[in-house]
Amino acid sequence: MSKRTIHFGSILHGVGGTTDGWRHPEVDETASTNFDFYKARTKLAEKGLFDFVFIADGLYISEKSIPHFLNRFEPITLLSSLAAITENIGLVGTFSSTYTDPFTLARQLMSLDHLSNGRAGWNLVTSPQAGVAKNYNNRELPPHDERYKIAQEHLDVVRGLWRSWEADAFPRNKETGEYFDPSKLHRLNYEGDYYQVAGPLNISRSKQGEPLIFQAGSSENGRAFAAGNAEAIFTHSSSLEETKAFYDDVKKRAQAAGKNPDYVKIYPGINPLVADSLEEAEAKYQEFASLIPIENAVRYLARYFDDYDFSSYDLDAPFPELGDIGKNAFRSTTDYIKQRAKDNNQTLRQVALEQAVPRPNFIGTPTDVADEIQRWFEAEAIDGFIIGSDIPGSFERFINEVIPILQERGIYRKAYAGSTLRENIGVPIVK
Ligand code: FMN
Repeated sequence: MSKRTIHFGSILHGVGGTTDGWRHPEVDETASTNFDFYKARTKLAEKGLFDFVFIADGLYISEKSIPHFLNRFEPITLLSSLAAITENIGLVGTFSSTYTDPFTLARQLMSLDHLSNGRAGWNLVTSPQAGVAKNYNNRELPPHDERYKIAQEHLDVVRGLWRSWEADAFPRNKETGEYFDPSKLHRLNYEGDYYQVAGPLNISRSKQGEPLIFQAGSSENGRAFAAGNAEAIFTHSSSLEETKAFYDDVKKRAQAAGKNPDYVKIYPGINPLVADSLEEAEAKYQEFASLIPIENAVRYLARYFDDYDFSSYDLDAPFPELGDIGKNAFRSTTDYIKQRAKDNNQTLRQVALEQAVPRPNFIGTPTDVADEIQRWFEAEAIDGFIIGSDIPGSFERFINEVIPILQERGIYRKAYAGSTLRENIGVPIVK
């Protein structure tokens, strides 16, 4: 078996994931719709030998949304453009299983996989916000449990369509006139509760067979779905202990589902903050956090609870008892926030600030950050990390200073393993 090494992806998030980070003097306030920003970040991530860039997405906004959500690119379009200017890095986009049509999505993702020579991935989400329905002919947001049932059928259809053609289905023999071999064409003829799709798909297999499946959703249903279906998982990174428990749980579930647990890769999202000293990094964090007024932090928190109105609550009283509010939205996240507030006797102000601008747990000099990454890696709490980069300058320092330390220590590669996403992430090509 080859030596286990750490992996990275990079989330490309325009002006960032906060309400007010765009006001930082060094942030390009046009980044969310500026292709030059995405190009530069993607090139840098490829220089750092990252497995992939990752585009998060959503389908509903309101005046309460954070700036990046208000005005951003659609993922398949953006990733197709990035495919043309890169060679090795994977291209993962977020698409909803509740509000996309499986035939159309299968076709778009397979086209991206061809355009990029085998580097496409789908981050499957179920859409957590009720407001999305208003953009999709009022097809009401189904309950949390049902969303995962729909997701299972949707993914079965998409994968079935991707397997319409065997790998050698197109002889394209000019002499005999045989363009395709009909015996290698398979119609899906899917009849389910939510979808009826005949197929076949009008595009062949790609260099990596088919796009890689990512999943983001960590509730009981989310974990069961991921363990049975996903090849990689995007999750939170609250603490080493909690992440380790998540990792062990999902790997065990994957094994029980008859899968090789090594082929379900776990990537928590982190925001490393690299500076010349721990004090300087702390000062940079404080400067950044001070951009976010408490009322905006509360608004940010409210989004997880489907824009619940917290305005009548005392900011400095214990975090309110919310019952089932949030259960049909970002369930795993809202359950976590409620439990953590209870365990730590937090006030509404503390919870809102912690969510809106979390203090990075990978912070300090390049060596400090590399040490912490190595600690999580050696504890087998992760397979890799998805690196966020809201605080200006930190991503560049991560690539130029932290990566070489990890390479020196023999826990990070010095060259790409191959040219497809599956090869680089370390899961089999689909035959
Ligand atoms: N939903 C989206 O619509 N777009 C996203 O980009 C997205 N990213 C997510 C990232 C993480 C780490 C998690 C945990 C969830 C994310 N979700 C996203 C929401 C989930 O897909 C899901 O709809 C929601 O969390 C409820 O499922 P859960 O309770 O199983 O987590």
